[in-house]
Amino acid sequence: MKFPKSRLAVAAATAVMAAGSLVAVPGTAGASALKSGQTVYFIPKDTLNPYEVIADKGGKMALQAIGDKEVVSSGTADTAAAQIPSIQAAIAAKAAAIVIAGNDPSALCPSLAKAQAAGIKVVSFDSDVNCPNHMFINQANTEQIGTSEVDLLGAEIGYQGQIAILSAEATATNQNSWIKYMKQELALPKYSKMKLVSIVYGNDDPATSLTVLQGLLSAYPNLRGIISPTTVGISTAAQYLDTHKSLLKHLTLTGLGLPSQMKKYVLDGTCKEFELWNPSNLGYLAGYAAASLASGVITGKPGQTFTAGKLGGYKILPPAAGTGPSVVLGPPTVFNKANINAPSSNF
Ligand code: RAM
Repeated sequence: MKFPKSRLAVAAATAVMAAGSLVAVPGTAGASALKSGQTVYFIPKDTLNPYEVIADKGGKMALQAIGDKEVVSSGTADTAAAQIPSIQAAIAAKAAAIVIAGNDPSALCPSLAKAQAAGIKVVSFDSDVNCPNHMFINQANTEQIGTSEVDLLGAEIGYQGQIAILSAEATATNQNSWIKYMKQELALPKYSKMKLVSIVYGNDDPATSLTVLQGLLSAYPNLRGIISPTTVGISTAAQYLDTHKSLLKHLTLTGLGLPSQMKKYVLDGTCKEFELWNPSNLGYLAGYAAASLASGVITGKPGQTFTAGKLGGYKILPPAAGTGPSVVLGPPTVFNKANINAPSSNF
């Protein structure tokens, strides 16, 4: 939850000092200053997805402002197994903190526990892990993402017809939690004429996303709508529909997409609306959270607050809905023809 900026901005502005020393910021735990000269490992779902690259760059911006170093390390496939060597590398490098996007809710816990035993602070972002003693930097309220996706599609297809979900990796914590709320929302009377017929998994790989999409379209020729809660899935589907325009007569696409990837398809009518938060700000907030934990400004307890540079102050929320202590970046933006060219959509 965000805090009013005025009091915090003044405090942060009066305190930046040379690298290798301290950056004073208000926090409600022990230390009142961010240590600089620390190393933070950012372990995204993979190193290829443009969304992850933008998020990691946001993290780098934050850490550079503090005088810390970012190391980005992960695999090219969205699996827990591909992330474990990066956790081991962080331990070997005596990193101060790890910021990880979970490709699986529990498979990473043993490795993260080893990192914590070595004194490394663990923060998850974008996609949570169900491991003890960590803080989750959530891009937006999880339930709100699930329900708003269903309502976006419902409004476009007149709340009736067969629909499907083109998701990411089958073990992805974030997509699976959003899908849980989509199903919950679809159970409401308002959606009684909308039928979820299939969920397919593209593993956040463009080629796999295309293959499962084509399978879906041939299995369900009367499909009216697709929700793709992944920037890789929605951009792959938009690209395909853009060259198969006849499908658009009966099929509507929405989901979570990067404006930079989706602009063309919004402007040519392939996709009317989709939503997202700013992944750079998500990485930036995670960078400050990790540095604040590693500096002792916060310990990760609900109710504590910390300052995240240009984003202002944040408060740690108590565990809820299967997520431990968390910080929420803010509500997502719905993108359409009206705002797709706005400077604020430039990511
Ligand atoms: C993809 C990834 C990421 C998710 C976005 C919406 O880039 O799956 O984890 O948050 O889509």
